[in-house]
Amino acid sequence: MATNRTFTMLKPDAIENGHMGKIIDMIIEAGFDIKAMKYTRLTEEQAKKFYEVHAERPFYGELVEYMTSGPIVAAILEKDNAVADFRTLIGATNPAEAAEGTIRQKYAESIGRNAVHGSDSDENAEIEGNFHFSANEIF
Ligand code: RTP
Ligand code: MG
Repeated sequence: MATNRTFTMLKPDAIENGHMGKIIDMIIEAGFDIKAMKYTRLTEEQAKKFYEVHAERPFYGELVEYMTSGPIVAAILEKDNAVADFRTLIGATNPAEAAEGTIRQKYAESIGRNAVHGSDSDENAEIEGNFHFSANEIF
């Protein structure tokens, strides 16, 4: 059963490059409601845990270093078919392969520094949202 929520992070490169406002605007314009949002910085422990599934991949160390290199914006978003529609909005992991008009095509620097995260399943959306927000921070 598809839920109607997903979880996102605007990654350190997006903040560093001044794209925070434009990306949030694209998300709202695409019909997502913001249920929770915070400006924060991941600790090494949080980044390692968040990307645990990639622990054996060669880019894991670099990924953790990058995700802790500066502040991020974390958010829970709501819309029908949220997980799939959000991944369509952000585009392919590698911005060189991302469709025209997607967030990564417009704002990502590279496959590693790719501006935005989107949950890949309803189950992970729930887990990731709860990882960053407590019940009284979700509206
Ligand atoms: P995300 O989880 O951040 O939304 O990205 P994704 O599903 O599109 O891609 P995934 O395979 O889950 O990879 C997670 C993040 O790891 C970094 N990555 N670097 N250097 C590389 O080859 C490489 N491959 C992946 C990216 O930051 C990617 O978003
Ligand atoms: Mg992923």
